[in-house]
Amino acid sequence: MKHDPQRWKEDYERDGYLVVEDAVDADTLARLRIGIEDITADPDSLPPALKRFVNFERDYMKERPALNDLSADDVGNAVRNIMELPRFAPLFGEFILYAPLLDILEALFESSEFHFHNYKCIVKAPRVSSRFCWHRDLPYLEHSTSNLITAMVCLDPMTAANGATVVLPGSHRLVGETSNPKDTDIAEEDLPAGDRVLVTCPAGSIVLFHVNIVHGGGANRSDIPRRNVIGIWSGPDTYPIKGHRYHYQGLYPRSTDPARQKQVRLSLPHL
Ligand SMILES: O=C(O)CCC(=O)C(=O)O
Repeated sequence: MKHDPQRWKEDYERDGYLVVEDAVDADTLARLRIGIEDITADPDSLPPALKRFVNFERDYMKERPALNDLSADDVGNAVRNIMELPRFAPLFGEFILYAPLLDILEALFESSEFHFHNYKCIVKAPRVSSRFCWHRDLPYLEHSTSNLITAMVCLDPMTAANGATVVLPGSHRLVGETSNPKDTDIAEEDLPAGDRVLVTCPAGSIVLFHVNIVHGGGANRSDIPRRNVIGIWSGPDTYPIKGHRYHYQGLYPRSTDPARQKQVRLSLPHL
């Protein structure tokens, strides 16, 4: 990865998103892919305690039929989203400490005092995935400020054909700290004016965006999967306002506070 904190910060501030190519080394990328394939190959064989974190395309289609032109029979057992990745395998917990990602986050937050919220994997399964509606992430996250970053680690190339994310650059600046429930599904006619950018990039890239940027994305009708391991990271003095907590939520992997450092060491002792 080419270190370019000034470019990272400028892109992020101006556009609300940033693409860093070559951010994940080949070995880590291969291990993440295997970790996800272990879950998606036969999700029905997962123990119930884990299967409850796997969301299937067919169930999503019942809730949001307008986002897929196929029938539930067509999509079979395709997985759409896996929540709580660190519960599935140690490698996903260890990935909270992945240094290149932490370097980028530290530059964007301009602080070492940022913390982990959660890891999930969005799977756009070959040929059958739904598209994504236009939305902002903030209303889903319910924090005391909007200083949160979504970091998408691309396990596959993102292309037009496999449903690359589409962003509206600058749209993160149009709203403030308070989330609007309507932002979870923004109708085409209510979208802010401006460009729509298809975020295409090679596998191993990390795409980071402000949780107030408007984004969406097409269905995957290609023959290759489009899988993004997605982390949410909270900035300094930014805290959840609801009771629910995720696995390892609240770890501060770059903190200079000895008590926080001890928390990381005790949480992931083998590292
Ligand atoms: O995977 C993507 O393209 C975007 C994911 C997303 O918008 C979300 O999980 O809220």
